[in-house]
Amino acid sequence: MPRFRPLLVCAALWFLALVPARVRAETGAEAWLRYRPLQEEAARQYESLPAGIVLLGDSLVLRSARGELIRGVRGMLGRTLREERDLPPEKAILLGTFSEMKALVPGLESRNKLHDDGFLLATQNVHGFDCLIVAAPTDRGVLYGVFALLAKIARNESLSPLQDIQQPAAPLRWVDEWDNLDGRIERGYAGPSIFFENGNVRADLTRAAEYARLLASIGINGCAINNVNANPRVLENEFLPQLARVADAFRPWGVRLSIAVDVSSPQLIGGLNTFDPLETRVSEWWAKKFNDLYRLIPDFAGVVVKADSEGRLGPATYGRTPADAANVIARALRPHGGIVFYRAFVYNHHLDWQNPKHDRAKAAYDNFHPLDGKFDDNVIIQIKHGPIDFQVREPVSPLFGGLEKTNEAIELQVTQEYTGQQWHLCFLPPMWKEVLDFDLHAGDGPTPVKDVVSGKTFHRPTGGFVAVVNVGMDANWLGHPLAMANLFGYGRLAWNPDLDAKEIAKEWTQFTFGNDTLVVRTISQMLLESWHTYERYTGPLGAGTLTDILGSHYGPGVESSERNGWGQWHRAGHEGIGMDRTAATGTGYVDQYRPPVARMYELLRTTPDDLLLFFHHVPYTYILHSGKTVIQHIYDSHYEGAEQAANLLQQWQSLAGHIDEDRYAETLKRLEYQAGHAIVWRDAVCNWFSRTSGIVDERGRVGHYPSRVEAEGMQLQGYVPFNVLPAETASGGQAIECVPPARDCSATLRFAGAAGWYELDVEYFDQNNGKSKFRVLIGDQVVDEWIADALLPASKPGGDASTRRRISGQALRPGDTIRIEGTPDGEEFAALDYVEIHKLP
Ligand code: GCV
Repeated sequence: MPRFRPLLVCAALWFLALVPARVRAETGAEAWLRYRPLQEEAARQYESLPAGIVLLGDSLVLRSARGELIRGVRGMLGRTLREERDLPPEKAILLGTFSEMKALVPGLESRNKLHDDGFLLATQNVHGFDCLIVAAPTDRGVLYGVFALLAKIARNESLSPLQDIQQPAAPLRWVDEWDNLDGRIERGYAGPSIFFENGNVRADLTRAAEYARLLASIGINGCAINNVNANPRVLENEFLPQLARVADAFRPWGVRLSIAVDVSSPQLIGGLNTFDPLETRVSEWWAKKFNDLYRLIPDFAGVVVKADSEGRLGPATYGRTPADAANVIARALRPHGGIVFYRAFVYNHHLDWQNPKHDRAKAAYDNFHPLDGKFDDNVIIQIKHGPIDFQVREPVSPLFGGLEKTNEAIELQVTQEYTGQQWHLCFLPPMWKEVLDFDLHAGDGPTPVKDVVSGKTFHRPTGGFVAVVNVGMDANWLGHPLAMANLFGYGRLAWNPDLDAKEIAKEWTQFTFGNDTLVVRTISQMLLESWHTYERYTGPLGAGTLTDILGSHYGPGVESSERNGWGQWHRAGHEGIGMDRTAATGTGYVDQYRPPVARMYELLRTTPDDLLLFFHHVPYTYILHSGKTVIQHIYDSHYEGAEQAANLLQQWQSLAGHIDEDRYAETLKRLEYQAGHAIVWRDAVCNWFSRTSGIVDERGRVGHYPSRVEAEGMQLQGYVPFNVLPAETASGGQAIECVPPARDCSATLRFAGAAGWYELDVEYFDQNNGKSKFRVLIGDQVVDEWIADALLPASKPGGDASTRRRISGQALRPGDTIRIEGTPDGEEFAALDYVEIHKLP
């Protein structure tokens, strides 16, 4: 026997070499700041990195910079940099502002013109030694420089010689969180608030500090921590010290605290009988309030205001304008250096839907363009990128081109309210790039949105970028393990809007999953495809996300947009679809754009297909530039989108063994779900349009599902059929449920196909108000069982709840019985829609 041992050992080693190393589990909490050890060869190029680090100056932010550099180098290169008090007699890494560095390295600043949060990374001879310098005009710039240096190491880039200057595009790069004081988050999909619980700021703000570090690493310098539907309590005197604790948690990372405020606060909490912005009592109240606040938080950044919108009170109460309201607050903040982000999301949600001239898309421009030049210099108008509300595709808001004498910021949405709520993969930087690069034709030469909001086009003193993020207590911050790519991408674009989405996807993947070529290529590809994929199976041709706009904003709900005052209309009817927003025959919205843009959208011929239905009402038989009819495009794109969603899953599966187990499994679970839910979307939208238009799918797919057995057509015991509303959100409009007092219900079908290996897809409804149990038996053998306990935004059967369970590798023979047993729980009645039986190759 002993003589076989070497052979066995060799075989085992050979086998191990083939199986990718098991990679240890990760929660995703470190996001893109993992600092994992570099491969030996990659690490070798950093052998000449100085051993010591000299911090010139002393502040919380500078100390964070030094600590971060030590942490990152230790993680990636396994070496602990020595903290030096003075320049040692050898090369060193020098960190500091230009003014602190002047004595050691004269002329550094004048040679490298930088302002605000920019930084310089350079190798330079200092007193005879080749030192590595991270210098900036501000402490925060030094911190950003350190993150950039670490990013280079993480991507294995050479540091010698080093001469890199970076400068942010705009001074304001903020995030908004829509957290309520009770700990819930409006449009948050990753657990409760990291800031608040039970009406107060959390006792433990560890996560808030960790979040600030993540924000700093991508150059974000402000964070508004509470819902723009603001609770006035945040300004109560007892609450201010609590806010100060959050500011303390942010401060070491150069992130300034902001809050959203309710403009009626002087009345609601101030004891006045008015909040009229033109009343002296009101302006005095604001001034006193901010004096008190700044005493506790000297670096408070300012406030965000939502007013006269979606039921919020505002200056309209007194016949005053948004400029009056913004300025009264801005003047109270000005002595302290604070600013006001006043949101342009002001619209009437009680529009008369029967009036063809009414158009919500016009509201922001109509309300704010006449006020151009009337806002104080520390007011910034925060404009959602599109004129409606973060739909899967919208044109750029015309207001960007309509404010020449007013500061502007663009508002983007990282939290995926209308783009799959982090259950679906939808990487948004490609969409944001289209928006930021869009030429508004608002001056001489190109005037892309990115230049307008950065203040360049109209020479404004300030401006910038805001994103609604809504991270939560989930370990990985945003729920889906791949969703943080959106926050990362937002930060990168806010810093440098000229970056390419492809490069951003690659960077994020490298930082988040390492440099394995297969992993980087596959995940980048998945990210880059995902927005178009999502668009294809949800909202075609600029009609908007065809979701339930009156409820969750999640699953399909084509009709919910119509016949109500919210104005998210697509006007789909028997004859055709689309909002006529032309000047000639429609709402006149196109005229809010500068003439070259208006001319493009006014005509059918020059309107791009992907925005056609945003601007024009056309018959279903209208022929697109692609050569397809609108209706056939709707059918085809939904089928393509669902196939692409299935393909995202396959791409991920090709990475098995290359990704740590936990992140692999969690992502797999979400992508499996997405592939199933894309089919729910596909079927709901296609069936709705097929029924409404009366035009059949020329490829014969819509309404024909040869492998599908409807639950209501099975042999039922205890289960009863019911109509699902809206009908298209269940196959055939019906499903079955096991209504208490029934407890153990079953639905049985007899398999009539040929003997072979099959895969079963069981479509059931997983609500958030119960945890039903399911079992599937073939003959007497249990082949699968599960609990419907996902936390989808659904409390009744329908498109939000519809979920697929795939049971693979089942041998079936003609005559076999397939029985699904359901046990209800709470208000969830183990509802079932259908079973599909697919032959395996
Ligand atoms: C915070 C949309 C969202 C609301 C949000 C609002 C806004 O309407 O559905 O949840 O409110 O936008 O941006 O103010």
